[in-house]
Amino acid sequence: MTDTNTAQRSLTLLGLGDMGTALARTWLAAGHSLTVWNRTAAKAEALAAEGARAAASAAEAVAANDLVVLCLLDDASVGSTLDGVELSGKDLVNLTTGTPGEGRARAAWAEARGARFVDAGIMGTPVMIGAPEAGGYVLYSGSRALFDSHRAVLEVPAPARYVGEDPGHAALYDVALLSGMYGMFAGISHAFALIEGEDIAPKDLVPPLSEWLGAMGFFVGNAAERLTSGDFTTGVVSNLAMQVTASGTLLRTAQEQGVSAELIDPYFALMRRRLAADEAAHAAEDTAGAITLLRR
Ligand code: FVH
Repeated sequence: MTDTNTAQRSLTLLGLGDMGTALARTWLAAGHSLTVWNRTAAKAEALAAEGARAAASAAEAVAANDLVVLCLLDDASVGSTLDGVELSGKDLVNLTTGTPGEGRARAAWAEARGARFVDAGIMGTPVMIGAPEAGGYVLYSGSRALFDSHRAVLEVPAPARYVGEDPGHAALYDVALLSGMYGMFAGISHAFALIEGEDIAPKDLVPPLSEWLGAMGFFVGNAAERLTSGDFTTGVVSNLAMQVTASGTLLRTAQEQGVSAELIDPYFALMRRRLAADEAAHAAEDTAGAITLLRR
């Protein structure tokens, strides 16, 4: 049964870095009873002044509540923090960023110790926690029963999105979204480098570049449809052969402007490789066809 009950709950949080502290403050502000532990005790003491109960050790903090949330640096710090701690009967929610493989291994590790486990990926920064209007949310995967039991309290810092029983999938979605973000950051960085030294202020690029990136967001759905159907040629509006030629213009422009093409040429190289593999077959394709070359 999904828990939509917003009554006060009692939970433990291990890890009071920037993110952990932001999370803690939302639970305290919502009136929940929070036990905290942090490797550097001063951070826990600061939160104790705001109403949290500071535990002297991770084991003491875990023993205090059935629901234990972790927000540590990485999977290795989760392992070392919980090493030797009694976990039987506990519900562990791991908000620490990790790989899908680490999420699956940590779930098996927790289950072997008698705990239920959910892994998570926080799609947001500390300032987006407790600020639903900022658009942040948290992805969860793993034990559905655990997630449903604690959904209401997990929704306090940010909206919760459950993505399935596979404990690796929250991390996989997280990393997929961040990968798309970094690709976009790379393109934006190149764009700003191109105008540097010209009579164009950085702020002049903001409206057209933002609008253009928004308009090009259609590529997400387009790629998904083509990868699902395997059809990369029907209804193509900007074919691969044209785009490979056009990318030459982008590379020559970078050279004229004295800008390194290191951020954008790897993607163009992939398009060139797809075309060179079989020009007759791939010239009329959508660039989504190049995605098929990436899996090793
Ligand atoms: N901050 C952000 O913008 C991102 C947003 C998306 C999600 N990430 C992930 O959230 C995890 C925590 O991030 P954070 O911002 O709180 O990170 P820090 O401020 O660096 O705090 C790290 C905490 O981990 C503790 N810690 C580190 N190593 C160990 C260890 N070996 N044993 C026990 N605890 C450890 C550290 O303790 P201390 O240095 O204060 O003693 C902090 O509590 C993270 O996975 C992000 O990728 C944040």
